[in-house]
Amino acid sequence: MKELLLKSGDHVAISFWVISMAMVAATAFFFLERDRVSEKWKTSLTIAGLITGIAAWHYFYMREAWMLTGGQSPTEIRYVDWFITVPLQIVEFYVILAAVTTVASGLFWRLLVSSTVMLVAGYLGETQAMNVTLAFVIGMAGWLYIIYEIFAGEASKVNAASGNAASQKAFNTLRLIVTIGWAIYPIGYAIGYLGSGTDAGTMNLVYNLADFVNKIAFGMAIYAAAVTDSKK
Ligand SMILES: *C/C=C(C)/C=C/C=C(C)/C=C/C1=C(C)CCCC1(C)C
Repeated sequence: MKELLLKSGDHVAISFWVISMAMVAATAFFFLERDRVSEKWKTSLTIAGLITGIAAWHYFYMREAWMLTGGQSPTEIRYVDWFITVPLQIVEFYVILAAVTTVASGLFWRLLVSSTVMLVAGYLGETQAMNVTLAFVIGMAGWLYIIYEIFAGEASKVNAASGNAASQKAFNTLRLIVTIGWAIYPIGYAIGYLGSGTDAGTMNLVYNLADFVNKIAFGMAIYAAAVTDSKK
């Protein structure tokens, strides 16, 4: 039966509900806590709140779509969300570095372009507009480039030279999020499309978990660094 009422045992639906509310709470938290941090960190918290706020809104739609279609992936809504929130995360990287040091804008554009390549490939693969394996390979290449950039490229050098401990702590946490946190997404994609037969339920559960980690924990990492730095 396709209806909006939550039934026991429907774990994927439950995860859509839980994450919707977690995103709302996180959004309120980041905006309210903005008062507690010094001037240069306020923009970072604003962006963190925008990311969870935009996600909350999309989660309401995804939750409804999942329930009313009786368990079909809300692929379009998910990618609309990612196409807005992933660039915002890249902006966040840049803002954190720019708060304490000078960064060339080329870095920002390289990260933006590579993350866009990653998402466009994923979208084309998930909507069957491109071969799912080829799309996966292109998406992985975009993501690996970002990892290279923040571990060995200019972003890492700028961060090492900045001399601001709180910002370096935030940068290192963000690095972990982009490496380990973001790794959950290709795992979801692989479960959804690369195995024998597609598993929309597990894939959405994994994507939902990934969004929880990467949008809320991501904001909390910035918040922790901002509070520590503001106490000085
Ligand atoms: C808030 C949403 C976030 C941080 C979304 C991130 C999404 C990814 C890191 C997606 C990565 C993918 C690959 C690395 C390869 C296969 C296709 C994707 C798009 C699932």
